[in-house]
Amino acid sequence: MIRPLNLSALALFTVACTNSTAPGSACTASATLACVTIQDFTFSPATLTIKVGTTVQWTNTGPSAHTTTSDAAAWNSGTLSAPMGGGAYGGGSAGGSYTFTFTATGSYGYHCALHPPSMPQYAGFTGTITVTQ
Ligand SMILES: [Cu+2]
Repeated sequence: MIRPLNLSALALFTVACTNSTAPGSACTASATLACVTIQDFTFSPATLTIKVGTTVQWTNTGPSAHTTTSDAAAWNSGTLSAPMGGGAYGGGSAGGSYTFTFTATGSYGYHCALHPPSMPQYAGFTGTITVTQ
């Protein structure tokens, strides 16, 4: 018997397990580095304004795997694993992280490809990076 819901859950699980990302390093904000955490279906800060040339590091600090995926395909982190050990919120190894350097001004919306805003329960799970001169 085919059970579509179970198959999608399995597919999601497979992606999360096979597309592992190296543990992230701690993010220390500076003039050229901005930090965004991903936890509990929220990007924090959800809106961020930076100068051209700044690198943004997203780090998964929550118990679910996530991605940072540009709405306009400017970047895609792939799956960022949850922290391992020390409980769901870490304390063991760091969660996955991803960096992207913005070299052009503009407004860059993004989302998590595993929990897309097209699904009602994740409608607010989005972020925007505004890049200025
Ligand atoms: Cu997600």
